[in-house]
Amino acid sequence: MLGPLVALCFASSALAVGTPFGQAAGTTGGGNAKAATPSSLTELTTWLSDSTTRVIVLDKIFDFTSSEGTARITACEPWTCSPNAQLALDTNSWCSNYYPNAAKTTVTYNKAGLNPLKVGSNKTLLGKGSNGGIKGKGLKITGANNIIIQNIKITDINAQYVWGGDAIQIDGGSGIWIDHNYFQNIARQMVVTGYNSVTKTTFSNNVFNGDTAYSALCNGQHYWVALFTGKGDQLTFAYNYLYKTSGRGPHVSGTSGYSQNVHLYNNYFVSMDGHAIDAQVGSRVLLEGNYFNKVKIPAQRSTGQTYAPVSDAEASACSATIGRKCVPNISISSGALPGVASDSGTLQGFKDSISKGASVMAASGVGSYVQANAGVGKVN
Ligand SMILES: *[C@@H]1O[C@H](CO)[C@@H](O)[C@H](O)[C@H]1NC(C)=O
Ligand SMILES: CC(=O)N[C@H]1CO[C@H](CO)[C@@H](O)[C@@H]1O
Repeated sequence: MLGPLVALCFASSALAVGTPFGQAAGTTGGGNAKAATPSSLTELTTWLSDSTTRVIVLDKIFDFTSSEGTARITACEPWTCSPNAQLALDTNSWCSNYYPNAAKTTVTYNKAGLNPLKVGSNKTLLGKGSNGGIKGKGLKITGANNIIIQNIKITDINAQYVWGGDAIQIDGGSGIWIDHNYFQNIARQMVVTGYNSVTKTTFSNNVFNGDTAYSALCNGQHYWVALFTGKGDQLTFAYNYLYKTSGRGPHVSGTSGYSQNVHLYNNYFVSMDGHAIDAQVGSRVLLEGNYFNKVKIPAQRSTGQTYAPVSDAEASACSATIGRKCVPNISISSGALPGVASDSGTLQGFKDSISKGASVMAASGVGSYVQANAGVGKVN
């Protein structure tokens, strides 16, 4: 009896659940535009990219895998480990530029993976229940604003080939909330910001499942998780669940002259044979209340600035700059965090009211909280 009634309510007034917080506070996406479910891949493609304010509900997996056919291309073998090392598609002469001596082969890939769905401004993309999303193709935001992507799965994009596609790319944009999504079996990045500035953006409550048959290091763990490289990125990364990954969790920057501030708190990192955080030149990463469990290298000592307090004294030292104590991180059965020793300048990037006002829970509760709340099927 309840079924049709619930469906009717949902169809007429689906809204993102919860309130965007952190950098993305104030994001409204499609607001209270009438929610609608696309009837085809083409309709979904159009609705996401047009200039109409929309709430788009995905009630199933929209499978793009074979939608554009296949192509043959030269690939190289940058990694010689086994089993199942990822191959790299030789797009933009990447193989000859970076691995000129690698063996070459010819492979077949799904073209859809390299042609992401464009997402325009003022959109909410919502998954319904625990199995709404897209497969075989990711999303790309280029200089668009006010977007909510919540409760969707993005999976299976040419997973065996580096450069076979990303799950969510943002190359310039502001007011973006990526919440309660699930990523697995992606060719390259699960989330990535390009060189143009990405501000007022929060990645929260997402599951980054790195369990894969194909990996760069042949350890069954996905390497290319999150990469933030924009000019002046301002990002919140909180309550995410990252597991069985081995690199870039996240990698921040690497481009001289650019800077990124990433407030990374209350995330749960589990079972990583490589590194999680990798802060490179120009980046400032504030880690608070994160929980690392069986992570070989929680934060790589790199050229960027990482403030990762592990003691009360280090946490209290935040007060002078951001007006409140930080929350210490915990690492169990893991490598040591780098602490704060030479990185007090990091805090200069977090003097804004959003970072100051963040409510960060004690790291001890993060494992159970994140496992219970992250990913699809928890909202909507
Ligand atoms: C998005 O919504 C805002 C506020 O209503 C409006 O000013 C802007 O033009 C919209 N953008 C697009 C691309 O429709
Ligand atoms: C407050 C707290 O739990 N601090 C812990 C942070 O993690 C380090 C290990 O890296 C522990 O030694 C601290 O006890």
